[in-house]
Amino acid sequence: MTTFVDRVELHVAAGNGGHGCASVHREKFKPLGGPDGGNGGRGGDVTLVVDQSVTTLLEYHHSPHRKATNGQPGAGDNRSGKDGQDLVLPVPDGTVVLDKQGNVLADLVGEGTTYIAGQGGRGGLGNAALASARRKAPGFALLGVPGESADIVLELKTVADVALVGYPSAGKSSLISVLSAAKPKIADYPFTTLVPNLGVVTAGSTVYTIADVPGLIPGASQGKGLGLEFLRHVERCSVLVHVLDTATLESDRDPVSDLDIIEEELKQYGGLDDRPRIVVLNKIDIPDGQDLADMIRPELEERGYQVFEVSAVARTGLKELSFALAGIVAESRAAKPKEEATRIVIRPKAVDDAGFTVTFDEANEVYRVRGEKPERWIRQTDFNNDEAVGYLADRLNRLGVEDALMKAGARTGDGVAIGPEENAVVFDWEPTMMAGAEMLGRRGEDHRLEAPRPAAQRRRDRDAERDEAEQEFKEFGPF
Ligand SMILES: Nc1nc2c(ncn2[C@@H]2O[C@H](COP(=O)(O)OP(=O)(O)OP(=O)(O)O)[C@@H](O)[C@H]2O)c(=O)[nH]1
Ligand SMILES: [Mg+2]
Repeated sequence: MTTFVDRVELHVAAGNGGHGCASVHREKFKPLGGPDGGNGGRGGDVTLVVDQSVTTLLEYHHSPHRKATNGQPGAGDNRSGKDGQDLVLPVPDGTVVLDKQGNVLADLVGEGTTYIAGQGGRGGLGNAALASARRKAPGFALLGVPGESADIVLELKTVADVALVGYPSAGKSSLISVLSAAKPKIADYPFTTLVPNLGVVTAGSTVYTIADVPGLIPGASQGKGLGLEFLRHVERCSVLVHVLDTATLESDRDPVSDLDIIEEELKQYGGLDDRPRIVVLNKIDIPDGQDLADMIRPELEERGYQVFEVSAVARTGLKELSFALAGIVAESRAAKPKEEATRIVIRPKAVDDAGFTVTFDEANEVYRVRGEKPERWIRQTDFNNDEAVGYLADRLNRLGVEDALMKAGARTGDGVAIGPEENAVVFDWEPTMMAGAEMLGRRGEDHRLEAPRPAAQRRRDRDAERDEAEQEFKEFGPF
């Protein structure tokens, strides 16, 4: 028996970026060549991609830890490190991605739909790329950024047009087996079906899918029988089919009260009220079955149900049923907005977040800086290298972090933390330290006291900053 797994926890880790290299070109008789340290390679992404040939999440149940490869470090002589390889994880159509708290991150429907579960870290720039008019021979390189890691939950919600619901042994799986080419397990004991079956039906020019779920019994919404756990597989259907057994031998059951009970359980589950329903009276090959069908048909029709009498065993009434279903499916497809023809790529968060925030974190008595860029820059910085720290200070300053701290009321000696509480770099704020010595004249608490720079110097500074910004632009895109 094949195992069906429709919910797994998955731990993904994207590849780390490779470190940039700090190196100086060496040649005979030219002792002081330029910087020639290459950039580190990008870490590989972890992506989930809908692949219609995959039907369960079983593989991830067996090996829930997945990691993409790291980028290689840069090397001297301007050699860039190789990028890490993306890790592509195929998932079934209808896979829902949730975080551990149960929030839906993405709903993957349609072949090729892609979700980036973990983004690879950027490679660090080598000192060749960091050289600028103002910083001709940097003695440092940027570190590679660690790849994102995430704990996610994958849940499968079968994508089917038609869903069959009913008591155990009503003949749901039998119906799928005669309407489509699917060969589900069929037997005369309750709860034969332990996982949803899916079949493809062709009726005229309409092709649609039909799924059943394990049989429901009274109290299913309280977890009786197999519970309602499997009802999430009918959530996406456009029509619900009540399969009623006209030949049940249990004295306390009849098709109409079976229907009422299943409806009550569906109501408890919720969210399915708007779905059209039809009724299938099955097993009319049995003489008593036909009699019972004749008896209850008027009542069901009075309630507004379209009623079909079939026998999955004698294969009667199937054509009418499959064409009627095709009609409802076609109608509901026409009513839905046209699906995008392009492949959908879902990213967990916006990539070009240019901003940052500064808030005073009272519990920790620090000014906290949050933002994609400052937090990344921190991870790119080799704090053992003063020059690298100076470069970080320049970047933070250019982004406006210094000014914002000042506006927020930070004073020399106050604690500043960059990053989230559990993973921050904390330091005592000292505007002059952060700025690097060369920036000394350009800031202070009172701008009126600032000594004016000669015009030529101002131009040079401006040009240097522009050069550097251009460099980052080339590598990282706009600020
Ligand atoms: N006579 C007769 N027997 C039928 C018919 N359809 C199904 N059966 C029988 O009813 C029993 C149950 O059929 P299944 O298709 O397994 O029922 P199910 O609704 O899928 O049941 P669960 O998976 O347990 O919920 C089997 O022994 C079938 O052969 C029918 O039209 N006529
Ligand atoms: Mg079944």
